[in-house]
Amino acid sequence: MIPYGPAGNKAKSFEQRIDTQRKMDDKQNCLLCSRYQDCHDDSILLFAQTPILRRIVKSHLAEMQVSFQAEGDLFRVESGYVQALKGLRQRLSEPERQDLRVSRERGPRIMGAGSLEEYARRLDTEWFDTSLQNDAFTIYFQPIVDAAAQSVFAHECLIRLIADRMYSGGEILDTAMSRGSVHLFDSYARQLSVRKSGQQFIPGTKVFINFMPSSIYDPVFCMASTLQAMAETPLKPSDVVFEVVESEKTHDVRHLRRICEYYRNEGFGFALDDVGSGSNSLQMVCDLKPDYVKLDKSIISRVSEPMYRTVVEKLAEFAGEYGLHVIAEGVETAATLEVLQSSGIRLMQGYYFAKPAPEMTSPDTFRAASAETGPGKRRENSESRGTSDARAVSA
Ligand SMILES: [Ca+2]
Repeated sequence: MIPYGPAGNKAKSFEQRIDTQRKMDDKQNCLLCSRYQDCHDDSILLFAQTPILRRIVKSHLAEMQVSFQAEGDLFRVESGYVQALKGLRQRLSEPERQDLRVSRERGPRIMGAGSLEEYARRLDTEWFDTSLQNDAFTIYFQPIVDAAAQSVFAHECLIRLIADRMYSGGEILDTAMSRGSVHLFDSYARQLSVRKSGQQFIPGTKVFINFMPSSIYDPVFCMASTLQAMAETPLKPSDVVFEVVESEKTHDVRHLRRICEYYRNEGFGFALDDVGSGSNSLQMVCDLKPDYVKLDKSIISRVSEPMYRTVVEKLAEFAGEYGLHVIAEGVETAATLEVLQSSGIRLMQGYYFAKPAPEMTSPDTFRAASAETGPGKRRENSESRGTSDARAVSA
């Protein structure tokens, strides 16, 4: 059995040991940046702090005929632990599930320590790891159009998973977060975006690739795999715009600025996503001076209201003065398009023009379809409405 500290202070020692291990794992994350390791846990440790919970867990394990070793407040389950966890999840009350801690044991290492409830949720999202191992994710493209010129300006790459059903970008990202895999996944998704957009690239248009600043520790190190993927495609840095998502969660603006400077120096464009949705987005615009400002759909959807319209007009004016480009996201109706155009916005994205689809929209097709049927009729065969892309990222 694994030693877990002196008697009388077991809970603290165990938690401390897990914490130390977690910090070690975090430090090693960057080394996992460009590859996914197929690891299997050897066993799990169940940690029941109270005597009553110990008795309950022990009797359930025995009833389920699960073989285990018990020592003090720890139970180790080796074979069939997934079934054991599922069984315990069903049998224990919610407070008991929260109190029972589960750790994974891999060789000499103990990985993480969460409640049974958290661990069971992990089991529900096993599809994520399997899909990552099998490189099963794909990229959909949504055009960003120049409404004045009736042409396709760029495509945003949006992660998708088509398995037993379609998994949206938001759902995939939430799962990556809940499984503590954002860093690894963001890197994977950037490379996938580069690979897929390289296959379909339309010269003269740009490719927007999302990234989460919190997933990049060191831009030079963490971007190496993205640049390597790019070298195998026709994409040049000037064709690519990196789009910062969830910037409001980045408290370290200096870190974000360092990443953005790195992109600029390498010749990439840089966009700030969801501007207007977070409390400090406007401050971010001034701090970071991105090439593109993507106005959030929560503002765009209300642009027919006088105050929102004024905000958009002033932003367009401000952007023009400082050489930034504004992109209106979530354009869904002809009325919105009209107001935006009269407010001085040219670049737009939304279901009115095209839904995300597996293929890029060719500028010729777009122009012809606009002339014939109006923009909204164009991509009926792609995603259904309601698969919101507000958080569809490389996440
Ligand atoms: Ca985006």
